This record gives sequence, structure tokens and C-alpha cells, in this order.
Amino acid sequence: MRDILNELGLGSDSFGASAGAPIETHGDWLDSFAPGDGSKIGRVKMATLDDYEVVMKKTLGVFEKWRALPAPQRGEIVREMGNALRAKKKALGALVALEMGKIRAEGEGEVQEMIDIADFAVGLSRQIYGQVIASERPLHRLTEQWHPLGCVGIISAFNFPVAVWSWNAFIAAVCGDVMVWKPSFKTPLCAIAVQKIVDEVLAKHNMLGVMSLVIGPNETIGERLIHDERVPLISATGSTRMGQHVGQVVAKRFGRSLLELGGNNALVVMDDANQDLALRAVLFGAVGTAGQRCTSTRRLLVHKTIASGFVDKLVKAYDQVKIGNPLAEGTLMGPLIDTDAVASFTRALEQVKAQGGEILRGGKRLTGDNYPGGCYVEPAIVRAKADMQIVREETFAPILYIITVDSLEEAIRINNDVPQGLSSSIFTESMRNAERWVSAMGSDCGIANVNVGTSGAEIGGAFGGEKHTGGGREAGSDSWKAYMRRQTQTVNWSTALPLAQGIQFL
Ligand code: UN1
Repeated sequence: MRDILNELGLGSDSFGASAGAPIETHGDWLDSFAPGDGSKIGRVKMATLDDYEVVMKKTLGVFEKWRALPAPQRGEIVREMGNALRAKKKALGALVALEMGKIRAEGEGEVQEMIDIADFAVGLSRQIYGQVIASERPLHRLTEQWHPLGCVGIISAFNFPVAVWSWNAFIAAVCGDVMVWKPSFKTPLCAIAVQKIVDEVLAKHNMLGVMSLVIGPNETIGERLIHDERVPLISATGSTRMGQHVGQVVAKRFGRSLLELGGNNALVVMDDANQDLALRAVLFGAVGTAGQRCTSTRRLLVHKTIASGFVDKLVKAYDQVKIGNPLAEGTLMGPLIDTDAVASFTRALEQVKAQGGEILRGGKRLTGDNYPGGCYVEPAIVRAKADMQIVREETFAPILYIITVDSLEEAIRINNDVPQGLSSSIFTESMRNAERWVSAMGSDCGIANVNVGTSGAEIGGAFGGEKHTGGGREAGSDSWKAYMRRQTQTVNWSTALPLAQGIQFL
């Protein structure tokens, strides 16, 4: 453990704020625990509202300089950050595994996701373009130009403690924005480690404060950030309940919010599916990250003619999953983030029983010497009905609800009939089924896949979902537009003053 922290330059005590260099903080101590064994990894002195003010002033102070730098030069700086992450991929991936509890391979995958978005942002830095529109007036030019927005507030969740920040940060940076990051208080050391990596790069370019960090309680720091009129965009990842609050507060002050909230992702297995592929996709989607991705597979909609055979195979596949220390070789599933998460897993399974569902496999808390710390559970497979209340909710834990369907129509109806709308998949060999799934008459989610599982999206596409998932789009494609303000410009280079719509005046 010490090796990992040393390589990332972390001591046992850290300040919970930075604006290019650590800032002395004056709040309470926050302990960071490893969910893999319950041990304390380190502690962070949290920021007070006064400390927040210091960070915000420094961050806003560098905006003019940063936005004046040509976008491709900002891209060069992000390129260096991507390279610094390449050099630290193993260590940072291990810290993610240690502090968040996902397995090492997934921790490194998360850092790879940061590297990928850095590369994407570098390319984007030469492709931020607007449109030229035909003006109705002679000798006029009508164009749209995109300008930096200002300071972006980034609120991230524990489950992707580094990658989701980078989707926002690297895109916002090439767009010319500065930013303040409030990470989850469950993963403060991951945030401090990332901040150190980018600070080193920013320091070389005399651009300290472009990316800042403030760790503190939701009730003080979180609230201050979302209410702060100096922050035109809040990008928040987390629960639907959190997003509802953030969205309302930000809308009230006419700020913008970009929300990535809960999912309730279904995977459909049709009677003609390649079942081997489907099985592997379900396993990764439902058990991977211990069911703690917003894209985790939560509902399996399986065609009735293949249901019993497929579920038998799935139960056998679950039996092969090695559960244990996320840093140990061969582990496929680590612990849940904390004992509260274990309690909500257990509570959800009690509701399953009360609402008429049947636990086919798993569902117990794992105890004993191999499972120290109290956060390990057996992933559960549950026979359920689509309209059970618990099935309509997102429980951030490895519970997979099996629902049999008679037809594609029924699968689509059930897929769409939940409040959330993030990710969705169908496994089928039929072109008609596949095309229907991704058509306007198919899945209503932000992500709709064919023969690909619900989780593990690439960064190149826009990531996000509809309905209670919040409507935001992050990462690739044209998501960058959320981080900029669009200006419509009419330039008259004639010697007359013709009015639009042909109006004669004077
Ligand atoms: C999240 O769970 O908040 O598509 C993000 C995926 C990852 C990102 C998940 N690339 O599963």
C-alpha cells in the first residue's frame, strides 16, 4: 500500500484543496479507508468555506490567461497530462483499486479511459468550429463562434473516482474553461493523486489554477459550489436524488447543469442470440465493479423459450467468479464501497422477497478471514417481475433481476418502462430485431447497444442518458458544446443598413 502512495507522491496526511499547488485547509479531518480490508489509507484535511474562496479566486484569476491561449496550445498541455497519466497508469490504477475497491484491471482501465479522453481532447483542440450561415442580407456574414464558458464545477462520484473527472476536465480545458473539482468524500486520495499529476504539468506552463480541487462536505462545499454564481456550469455525476437537487439549485440561478445520474439498464437476450456472447456480457455488466457502475446491467430480459437454460448457465458462471481483495491476482469482484452499500444491498433483497421475487443465487454478506472489512457480498440473481417497485429503482450493488419476455415488443416496453434511461443492450442475430432496437421505436435510452453489454462504453461517443438519468452528455462526439457558449455573429461589411425580414424603418 505504501509503495502505491509513494509512487504517487501521497503522504499519510494531505490538504484537501489545490489550485495548482496544495492550499492549506482548515476543516475537519476526513479518513480514507480501503474497502478491501477496512484499513485506513490516509487522511485529508478538508476545506472550509474560507478555503473554498481561496481556491475559487485563484481559479477564476487564471481564466483570462487560459482562454487567451489558442486552443491547440491548450491541447498541447492536455497532451502532456495524458502522457503523465501513461507513466503513472499502474500506480494510479492500483490506488483506484485500493480506495474504491474495483479490481486492479478495472482500475487500470479507468486510467486508460483518462488517457483516451486526453487524446480525444488533443484532437478536439484543433476542431472547435462553428458554422457559417447564409445571410439574407447583402454583404453580411452570419456565423456562430464558440467561446469558453468560464469556471466549470465538477462533482464526481466514488465509483469512477478519476475517469469521469477527466471526461469533464480535459474537454473543458481545451474549450478554454477553468474548473473546480469536488470529488466524492469516499475517494479523496484518488482525487489528490490526479490533481498532483496535472499540477506538475500546469506548473511547467505557468498555468496553475486551471484545474483546482476542493474536498469538503456536501452540506458546505457542495452547496456553496452549486449556488456559486461565478460557476456557469455544474457537471454532476451521482444519484438521481442528488441530481434533482443540483439541477433545481443551478436552474434557479440560470446556470447550466450537465447531469449523469442513475441507470436501470436492461440487457435483452432474444431466442436467436449468440448465448455465449450474451453470457459474458451479462457477467461483466452485472458483476463487474461489483455492480457499482451507472451502466451496470440490472435487468436481464430473456426470451421465455431460452430462459431456463440461459439462467442455469448464468448461475454456473457466477459460481466461477472469484471474490476477494481487489488488488490480488485473479480476483474478478471486489468489495462494495462501504458498509452502507452492503446495508442497501441487503435491504433491496429483503424488498425483493416482500414484493414476491425469488433469490435464485447469492445475496449474502461474505464474512471470514478472506473477507475482511465487512464490505464483501455474494452477487445475487433474482427472479422478478418487471413491475415490482424494487426493480424500478437503482440499487448500486450486484443484483440482477431476471424477467422473462414473450417478444421483442414486450422487451422494448419493459426496457423503457422505468424512470431511468441510461444504457440498454440487445443480443440477437436478427437484423430486424437489432435495427428495431436502435430505431425510434426501440430503446429510449441514451445508449443502445447490439451484441455489446450495457457497461464499458468507449469515450468516443457521447455518454449519458434520458429521463431521470438527467439528460446530460459527456465525453466524446460533440459533448464539448456543453462546456462553451455559442455566439451568433452578424457582420455587415456593406455601406447600407438593411434590416432583416425586409423591414423598412426611417
Ligand atoms: C459510471 O459508471 O459513472 O461505460 C461511468 C462505462 C464506463 C463509464 C461508467 N466507461 O461503464
